[in-house]
Amino acid sequence: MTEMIPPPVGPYVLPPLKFGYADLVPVIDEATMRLHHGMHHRAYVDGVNAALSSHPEWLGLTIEEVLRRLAELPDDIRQTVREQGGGHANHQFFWKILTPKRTEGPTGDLLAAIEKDFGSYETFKELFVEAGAKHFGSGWAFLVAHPQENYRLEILTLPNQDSVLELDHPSPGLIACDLWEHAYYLKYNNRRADWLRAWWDIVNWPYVSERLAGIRAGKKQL
Ligand code: MN3
Repeated sequence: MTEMIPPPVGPYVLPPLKFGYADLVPVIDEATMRLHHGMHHRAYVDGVNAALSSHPEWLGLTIEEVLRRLAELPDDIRQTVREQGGGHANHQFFWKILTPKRTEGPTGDLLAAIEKDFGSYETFKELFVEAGAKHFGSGWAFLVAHPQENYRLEILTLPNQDSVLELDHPSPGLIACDLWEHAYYLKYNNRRADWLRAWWDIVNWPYVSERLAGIRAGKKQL
């Protein structure tokens, strides 16, 4: 499989944040950010690097591409890469869509798409919070676009560190919200719905608009 190898991008690294650990207060407290990025995400990066070290030919691919090709991975590392690599990819995605600068919510084409598929932004938020609150156990809530259905938007939740990039869920993600207790428990305790209702204030909607434009332009790597 050497022919598919672009310049090396691995072993993967913990991506630096574009904001400080305290900058998302009051939505996310500093201690949660410090643990979540510095410890939890780091552990996923270390875990996927360790798993792929026995099959280094895969380290030439981005983590997103590895997850798209999960079924082709050697049997002995597939599940570990699904968990640890999924954890790295989901967190990398999550940090990208957060911002300390409060935005005015979705606008333009993104708002039009949300209104077309959910009726209104308010209804969309209610449905997203409900889906995330009802999801049993750890996992993620996503908003995805289906390119094969005229970019229809859909809210879905996945367990553990499963990624929307995997073959069973091939539609690219616009937003992702972490439903694991480590994402919210220090501040919100067992009130996951409160975390989901609060997190809208830190979503970087201009960047989400860029993601939608990229998906519609056929970009694979967002
Ligand atoms: Mn997490």
